[in-house]
This record gives sequence, structure tokens and C-alpha cells, in this order.
Amino acid sequence: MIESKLTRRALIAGASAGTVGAALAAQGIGPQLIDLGLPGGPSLRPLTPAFPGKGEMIVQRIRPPLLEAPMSVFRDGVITPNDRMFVRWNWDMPTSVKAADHRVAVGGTVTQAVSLTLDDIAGAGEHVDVVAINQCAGNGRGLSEPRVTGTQWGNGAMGCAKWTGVRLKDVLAKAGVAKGATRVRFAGLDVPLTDGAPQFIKSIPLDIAMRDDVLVAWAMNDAPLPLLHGFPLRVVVPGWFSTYWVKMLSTIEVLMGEDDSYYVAKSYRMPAAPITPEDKDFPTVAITTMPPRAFITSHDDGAVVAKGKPLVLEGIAMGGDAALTKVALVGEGGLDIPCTLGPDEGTFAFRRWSVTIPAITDDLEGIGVRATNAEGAVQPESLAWNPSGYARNVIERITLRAQ
Ligand SMILES: Nc1nc2c(c(=O)[nH]1)N[C@H]1C(S)=C(S)[C@@H](COP(=O)(O)O)O[C@H]1N2
Ligand SMILES: [Mo]
Repeated sequence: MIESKLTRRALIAGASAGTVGAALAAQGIGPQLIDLGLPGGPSLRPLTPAFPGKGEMIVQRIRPPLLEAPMSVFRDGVITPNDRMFVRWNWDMPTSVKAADHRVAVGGTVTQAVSLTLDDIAGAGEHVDVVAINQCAGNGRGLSEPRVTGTQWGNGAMGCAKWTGVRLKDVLAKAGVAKGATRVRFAGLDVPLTDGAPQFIKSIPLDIAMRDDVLVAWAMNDAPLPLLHGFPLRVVVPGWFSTYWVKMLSTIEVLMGEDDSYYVAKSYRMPAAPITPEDKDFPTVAITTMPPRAFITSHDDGAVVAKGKPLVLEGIAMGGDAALTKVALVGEGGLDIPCTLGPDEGTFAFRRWSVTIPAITDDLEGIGVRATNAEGAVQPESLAWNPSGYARNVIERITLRAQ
């Protein structure tokens, strides 16, 4: 791919114009709304296929774009199609990027700072595929009670793709990591909308950067990275929240010491130990690895199921930063049934699960699925509330009505 482009007109026509409703009306499709079931505030959002380059998505914000996948995207398989992957930009993104002009500057605590073309990057080492879940640290935060600040996501700020690229360590080797290096920081082409606001830059510890599965990727599900997902290059850190997966990668900076930049030192942090909503002053840690999660995708909350008949429940689960080992269906009266896991597509991928209840006798109140990973991390019964709603992994519950 030589150039990836979203015209400003397309962006505006597709996603603004009074806003999504008008774009839909122009196509003869009535405005459609989806209820995200958010307990603490407005819960309806536009659901539209009109955003350029996207299938049907939930619009949380038009510019910079915040698009959420409806949960129906997760009903089949483990791979999320590129046009249904959620989108998140902190700042305005360029709407056109020319591959031939693109450079990645590698500098900082290195032997020799270099500026790399896409060919240099592609030639830096072996080409590697990793199937990994891209999940926003704030995924599901809109379900927090009490309500928290930030984008009020339902649970659709996640998706799983096959990423192809070279190892970050091979790109770093082009410059040579110097003695005393501690972290590796990334910046992309997006710039703050307001003067003096911090640029979106993020860093990871050097030992993570050197992992064999941490990539500088150019492909997503065998296609060039779409512009919205960071054309031409993005960082992929499997098992870590995707806030570190910097898109439109343009700078790699090897650091000495701590990173005191805003998005590492001040934001994207959570309480070091459990707190209550009344606590105002507490130590924090940067959000990093993902915990296990599981979702029922075969049935929506409130769905009606046939009394006296067997019921098959299905869904997806993830281990987070370690392999998924167990999924159990849990509910009232000590209900705790192991589910059958589907094919293993890799440690950091979604994995399907299913379970059959032999005969439905009554409503299934507040049932959920509980994932466990190879490190022994288990989804908790109650929400570990934090002021930004980060790293939600409480067991998600639904009720099914028997008729
Ligand atoms: N350049 C750049 N990269 C970025 C961001 C950003 O604002 N700018 N947001 C990060 C955050 S917070 C998330 S959740 C993921 C979202 O990736 P996606 O839009 O491909 O789903 O991108 C990450 N990479
Ligand atoms: Mo995010």
C-alpha cells in the first residue's frame, strides 16, 4: 500500500453532518440507536455503518474518533474483522499518510540514532505473526457504579486480530540499545488539538520491549493497517492494554531512568491497592497487563429461553497476560459449571467457550462466566472500583427468562 487516506469530506460526510443521524438519513437508513445498558447516565448511542472504512459501529465520539464494537461482533470466531475493530484516538489523527515519506526515528539512549524507512523496518528482522487482543484499559468503564470519568464505553472497546510485523528488539538493534537504558517510549503522528497539551507518548520497560512477541506491526488480519488503526506502523504489546500499542509510529526513544511524561506518570494509572469511591488520596500504579475476562455472546440480557428444553450458552474469553485455563458458568444457588473451551489460537487471543444446561426449569437470574488464567488470576465477584474505571474484569451478569 502506497498511501492510506480518509478524505476530510468522507470523515465529515460519514460521521458528522448533524451528526450520524443525517448521514444515515442521506442513505435512506433511519437513525438507529443502541442501548449500552450504562447504569450511571445516558445509555443510548448511534449505531452506524457510515463511518469511513468501518462496518456497523457505535459512535462514542466523532473527532477524534471513538468507535465501539457492538457485542454482536463477538458472536462468531475469535478474530475481529478490521472494519469492526473499535477505534480510539486521544488526539486528532492525520487523515492521509504517505508510506514513501514515512520515517521512524530511533534515538535516545542508543549507540547511533537512525531514521528508518518502511523498507528498513521490514528488513530489520524475521516477519512475525501474533494473534492478540487489542483492548482499551477503559473498556467497560461505562458500566461502573458509581459512574466514573472518561469515555463511557460498554464492553466493545476490545477486539482480537492477527498482527504481522518485525520484533521491536530487531528495530532497536538498528540503533543499538546503549548501557543504562531502562524503557522504550513511542510517539505517533497525531498531535494535541490544544496548545500546550501533552502529546500522546507511552513507554514500556526495556525487558518487555525485548520480548519475542512485541512487534512493530504493519498488517492487521493480513491487510495493511487501516488508517484508523495506525497506518503504516503500530506497536503491539500482547497481553498489555492497548494504550501502549502506539499507532502511526514515528518515534522510538530509548530512555534512561523513569518516564515522567504525562500519559505514563499522570494518567492511565489506577490505585495501587483497592479503594472505595470516598478515597481521594492514594498511591497509584500505571495500568499495564490485562486480567482475564469472559463474556456470554449467544444471549443478550433479558433474552427469553425455552422452558423444559436444553440450553446452549456460548461466548468468548481471554486470559489477559497469561493463557486462559478455565471458564465456568456461575450463578445463584452455587451454580458453577465448567465450560468447554474451543480451539486455542494463542496465549493472547480470544478463546471460545460453550456449555449446555440439560433442561431449563426457571429463569436464570444473574448468570455469568468466570475466566481463570495460567497465573491463577480469576475474575472477581465484585467490581474493583477505581476513579477511571480501568481494567474492569468483574464477572459480567445477565438474566435469561424461561418461557
Ligand atoms: N498514536 C496513537 N496511538 C494510540 C492512541 C492514540 O491516541 N494515538 N491511543 C491508544 C489507546 S488508549 C488505545 S485503546 C488503542 C486503540 O487502538 P485501536 O484504535 O486500533 O483500536 O490505541 C492506542 N494507540
Ligand atoms: Mo485506551
